[in-house]
Amino acid sequence: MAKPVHILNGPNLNLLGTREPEIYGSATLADIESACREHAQGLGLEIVFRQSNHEGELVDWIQAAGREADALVFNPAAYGHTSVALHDALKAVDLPVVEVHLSQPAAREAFRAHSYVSLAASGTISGFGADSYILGLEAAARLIASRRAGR
Ligand code: CA2
Repeated sequence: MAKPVHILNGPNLNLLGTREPEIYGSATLADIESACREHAQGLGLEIVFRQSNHEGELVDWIQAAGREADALVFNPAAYGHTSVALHDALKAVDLPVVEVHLSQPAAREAFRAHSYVSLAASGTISGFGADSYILGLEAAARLIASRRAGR
């Protein structure tokens, strides 16, 4: 039976649309959730969309995705650059994981160039603003189809 795609969002992404629109765009996280819901419907996918400012809660949600999702689309925000715990949680689940970022971290400060999440993700989409999430859903749909086909 098909399971939903879980879309998880890390710290401070609840502030989207309120500051730094030149970096992150003007869409709020609620706008991004609506766009994801609409696009997922076209792909025949259900989604669960969540945001937390707490590393441990994100670990719990990654573990839940391992049981309850067919794929994970994940914007770890700043924790991507710091969190071995998120890396280990991702390694422990048998799921396609698409890392997404609104901005292009590799083109910003040096501390954003490394991502612990990238080490555990199937792939990363960054730099396309809110469209990174839409492209992330497309990638998740393809990874799910490949798994079903045994590729
Ligand atoms: O580009 C992305 O999606 C990031 O994951 C966003 C993170 C940043 O630490 C990563 O390097 C790249 C920051 C999210 C904070 O978002 C805010 C939005 C509006 C106002 C303040 C913060």
